[in-house]
Amino acid sequence: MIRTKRQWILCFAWFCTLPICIHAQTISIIPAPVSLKQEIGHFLLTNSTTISIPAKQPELASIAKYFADKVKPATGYTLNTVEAKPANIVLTLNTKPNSRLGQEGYTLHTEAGKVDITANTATGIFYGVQTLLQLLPAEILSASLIQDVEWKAPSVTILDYPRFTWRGQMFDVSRHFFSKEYVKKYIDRMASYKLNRFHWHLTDDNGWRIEIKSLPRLTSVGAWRVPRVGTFGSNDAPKPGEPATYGGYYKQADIKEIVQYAKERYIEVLPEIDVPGHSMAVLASYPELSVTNDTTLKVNPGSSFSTWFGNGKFEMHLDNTLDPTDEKVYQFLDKVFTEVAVLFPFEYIHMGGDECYKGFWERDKNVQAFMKKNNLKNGEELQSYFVKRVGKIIQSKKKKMMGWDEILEGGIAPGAAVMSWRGTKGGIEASHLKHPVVMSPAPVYYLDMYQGERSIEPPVYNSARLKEVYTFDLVPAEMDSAYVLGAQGNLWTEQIPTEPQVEYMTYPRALAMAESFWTPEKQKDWNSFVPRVEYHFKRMDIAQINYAQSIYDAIVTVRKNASGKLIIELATEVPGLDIYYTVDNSIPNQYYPKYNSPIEYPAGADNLRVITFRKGEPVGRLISLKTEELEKRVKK
Ligand code: TNX
Repeated sequence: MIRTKRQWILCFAWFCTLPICIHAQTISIIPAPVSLKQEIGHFLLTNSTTISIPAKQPELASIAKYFADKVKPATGYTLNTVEAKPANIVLTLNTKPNSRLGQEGYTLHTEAGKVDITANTATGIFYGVQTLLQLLPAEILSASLIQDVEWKAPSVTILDYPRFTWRGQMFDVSRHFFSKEYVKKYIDRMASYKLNRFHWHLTDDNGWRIEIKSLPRLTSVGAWRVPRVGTFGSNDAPKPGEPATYGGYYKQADIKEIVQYAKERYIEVLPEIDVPGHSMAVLASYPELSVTNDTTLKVNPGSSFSTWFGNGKFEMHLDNTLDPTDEKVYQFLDKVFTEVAVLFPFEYIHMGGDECYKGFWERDKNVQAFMKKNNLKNGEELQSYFVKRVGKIIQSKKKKMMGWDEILEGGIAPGAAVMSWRGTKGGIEASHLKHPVVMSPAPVYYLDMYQGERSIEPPVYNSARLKEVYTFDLVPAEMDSAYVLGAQGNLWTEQIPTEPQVEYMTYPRALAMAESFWTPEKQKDWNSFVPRVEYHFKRMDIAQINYAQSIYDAIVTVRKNASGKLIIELATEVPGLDIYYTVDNSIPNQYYPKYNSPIEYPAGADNLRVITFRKGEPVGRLISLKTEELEKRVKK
């Protein structure tokens, strides 16, 4: 074959790219960096790799140690830190700030024998190190020695910085208690995806979890409830005389240890003390702090004590609310926030403020007199009075107050920041009032929502699939974006009693949020995200994290056609899966009909069964839905 000159040039160009194609390791960084250029070759981590840090920089020394400690179990290497170049991994703080990098950005360059990380701050260096860890093979996360892997990181040039300064995750340790060691694990995993705000929901109706030395009953009584294993919300109430043996709390020394652990990972800890509602654990300990003074109240074990009427309206049958008219309550809160403010160095304290039932207040004569005297027209204004008083207490401890979006009702306290959870409405409103906002709207950023086919996921009231989480626009156009600090995912644990379940609900959705909070919006792409998530599944397998694989399960939608027949549509979040189904009680696999267009569900069939395959192997779980269930799912 005779080639033209142009063809020869093209051929040569193709040949030059060949080594990249043959040798290139796939790069799957989450959150995706702002800019990444892959080059030919790689950096090889060996037993003699050295890390250099600038002299007199203890912060960078601890980052170098963090990296060395991370790679040690899998590689068996003990990396040396030196205070001078030349070294293999060089961490440098810019003497003249690079304006593109801001407070948290970094540059990372890897090549044969050399890794260079630069940043304006230690935080940026830490994120450069996190990216480097993600460039190393998945096996780097193994807790035990791996012999047969070459520890290569592909050659790259990266420049990276975050979209938002607040990239959070909330962990509710009240509904179920989680140990100090597990909280640390949760925090370290946040850091690996460049999340930087750990919101710790420490108090609620089901347990008070933080030692307050001046109020010992909060933990001797408030941290313990009777044990129950059923569906939270429908458990049996405490029986008379039944011992409260389930629960636990963090001693102040534990809190300090966790705050320090988070600090070493550039994570600020936001403590939440949820008042005036959600306070049954307080009232079980100090019943005199409510208007009802109910001395029989117990820490709630997930038994029902309220009725929800939909559209956010509810009624509490037991009083879980502090008395906003009683000075004792403010003295109590002053004691609590005095100790909280000392334990947590972060500038904000979260005072909850959500779902406060006003019925007991409104029915109480003293409260009515108080409202009249203070010209408070309704429960919302009384709540606002309470929140403003709490704001003053928090301010007197030199902290800023944050609360759930209910703190907007009846007038927001000066300087308060709002966490928008009832959708985006509260966030939009707060931004126009020029108050800082963190977006954590339900259901999409609620990590307790189920994430796939309802019949095989935990029993919760709403859903948030990975794709919905990933593609959610967290700064709606109506918002004044200047006031958006950032966003977070909330892990409420009513239906999450164990560590594996924490992981199942958190991952992979935390990865979708991490990318939404860090990566420029216009660079986000679901089709590029899916294969990266799948690569991180492999990393999580090695790290022994129980992530959910719900993205592989089929999505079943049901409608009725004009003649009243059920029409079934099947789909998947992950592109390119094969879906097999049966309507004759058989267990489907690749020998059964493959779905390619909507199915007319035959009259008389008992159930629909569906499973997904990829390349001839099952990847999804079996879904079985009875005819009645299919009927129920028809959208009216
Ligand atoms: C609403 S979000 C709550 C929590 C529940 C959660 C369950 C918020 C401020 N209040 O108390 O745990 O829903 O999804």
